[in-house]
Formats: sequence, C-alpha cells, structure tokens
Amino acid sequence: KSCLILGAPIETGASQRGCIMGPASLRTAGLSDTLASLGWQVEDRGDVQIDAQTPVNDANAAVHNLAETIAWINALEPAAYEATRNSDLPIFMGGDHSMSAGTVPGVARVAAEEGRPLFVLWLDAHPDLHTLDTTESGNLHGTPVAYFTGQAGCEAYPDLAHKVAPENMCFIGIRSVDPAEEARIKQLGMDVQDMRAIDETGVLVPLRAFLDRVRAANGRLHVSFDVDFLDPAIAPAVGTTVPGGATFREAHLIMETLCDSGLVGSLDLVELNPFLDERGRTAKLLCDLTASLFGRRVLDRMTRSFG
Ligand code: DIR
Ligand code: MN
Ligand code: MN
Ligand code: MN
Repeated sequence: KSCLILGAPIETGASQRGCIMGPASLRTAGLSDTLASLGWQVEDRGDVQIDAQTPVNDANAAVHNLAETIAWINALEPAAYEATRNSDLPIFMGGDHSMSAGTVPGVARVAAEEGRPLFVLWLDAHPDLHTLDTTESGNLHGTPVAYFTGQAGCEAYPDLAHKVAPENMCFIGIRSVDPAEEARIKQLGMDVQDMRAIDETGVLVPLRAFLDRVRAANGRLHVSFDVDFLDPAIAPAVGTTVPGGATFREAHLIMETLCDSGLVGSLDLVELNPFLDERGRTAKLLCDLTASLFGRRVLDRMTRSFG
C-alpha cells in the first residue's frame, strides 16, 4: 500500500501564526518512517507553495488574507487530486484548516471520476461552516465546509467543479459552534455529533453508523483531522483550543476503527502549531494517531507473540 505525503504550510487562515511549521514538525516527529515501519510504501513529495499575493478585499471587511486562501485552493486542488490518484492513502499535512478548501475538492474530483460519492469525516471542535458573508472573526479556516458543500456566500472562492453533498458529511467532536453555523447545520440537516453525544454513546456508535453509510454507497472517504478535536490537555499545540475534547483513547479508537473499515482514501492533518507546545508533544501524538489509522495495533503484536 502506498502513501504520498504533501505539506501545505498555510497559516493565513488562522488567528495566530505558527501553522506554517506544522509540516516540518510532523516530518521531525518521524511521520514517514513510522508509516514505512508499518509496511507502507511512503513518499514525501515536499511542500506545496504559493506566490506572494496582492491583497483583495471582500464585502465582509472582517475577512482577511482572502487572496492567499484563493491561491492555496488553486494550488492544493490539483496537488490533492494527483496525490489521491497516485496513492492509496495520501496525507495532506497542514497548515491551518483553510487548506481543506483545496484538498477536499481535489479528492472530490477523483471520486467523481470513479463514479463514487465522496464522504467526509470532520474531526474538529468546530464545524468550519462559515461562509465569507457570515464569518465574524474573518479567519478563513472557519469556512472550508461551507465552500466545498457549495453554500451561497462563498462566491469569492474559485468555482467548484465537484461538491460534497451535505448529507455525506459527519462531524465528530463538535463543541464550539457560532450562531450562523448552527443555523446552517439545521438547515442542511447535517450529521453533527457533539461532545455530549460522544459522552452518551461513546465514539463507536455514530462512527460505525457513518461508516455503514459510506460502505453501502460504495463511497470514497476523506478524513479531516483538526488538532483541536483533541482535548487541550493532551494536544496543546493548536491556536483554538476548546476544553472537553476527545481523549487519547477515544481518538485512537476512531483511528483504529477507520483502519479496520478499509474505507479511508485520504487524510488531512491540520492546525498543528508547534510554537504552542514543548518538545513536539502534539506532533508526536498526531504521528501516533496517524499510525493507528495506518494499521498499528497493540493487540495484534500480542496475538502474534502468543500465537
Ligand atoms: C470560529 C473558530 N468559529 C471562527 N473557528 C475555527 O473564527 O469562525 N477554529 N475553525 O479552529
Ligand atoms: Mn478585507
Ligand atoms: Mn477546523
Ligand atoms: Mn477547530
């Protein structure tokens, strides 16, 4: 099985600087070697880059760095398309979450060519469902889902060739929702599993229900993993921590279950800001969680040693 790794050192969508170091930090944590040790054929294709941009203004004056975000979308859509065409499970290392406005449409193009629906699992404290019209912070990492599901209000972004159907999304870990995002969730009837739902049922009930839907539709599955999905106590290196996030074992169980499903075809690792912790602690955790998605198992090793 093959894995192409691409870096997307984008930080203009976030509220503070530092995500530009995310890809370098994941490389330093040993992501490639970790996956290679699990039997994957890994190739790191380096970082996608954009040219310096001339500022453009949006009707919403809060919006900032729009020109950079548009340039990243235009650079990442073809890069994600190629990487997804050419490997079994590419990893897109961010970079803030605005990069998914480029990676998801690129993956969606592959799915469309295969004649399969694209499903997206959004592991995040936030639903990132703002349009350019509704964002109050103007931080464009809050907008990718509205864009790639084709919501009105994102017209300043590049035209979308392939959308993700809102009913093909599943959000897990949600615990910070702005009013305009809540209205959008209700309007679209999206599958949003907030932390209370996880507290009540555990992560497996909603995750298995979603995976059953993907399998029944012969879908392609993209996973977008925002570091702030995790509890800040175990993953402090993110600019938008929210208390009450996923625990170490909840996160690993999700990744292990995704691995068992065999359905995942691409992965974003986003919002890692290594400036905000020490000794690469969060980068190492992200690396280990990725290893669980790529097949690392504690009990497999025990089963082998006990015959
Ligand atoms: C907030 C925070 N909803 C905003 N968003 C995100 O600024 O729009 N933080 N995505 O990670
Ligand atoms: Mn402006
Ligand atoms: Mn996010
Ligand atoms: Mn978030």
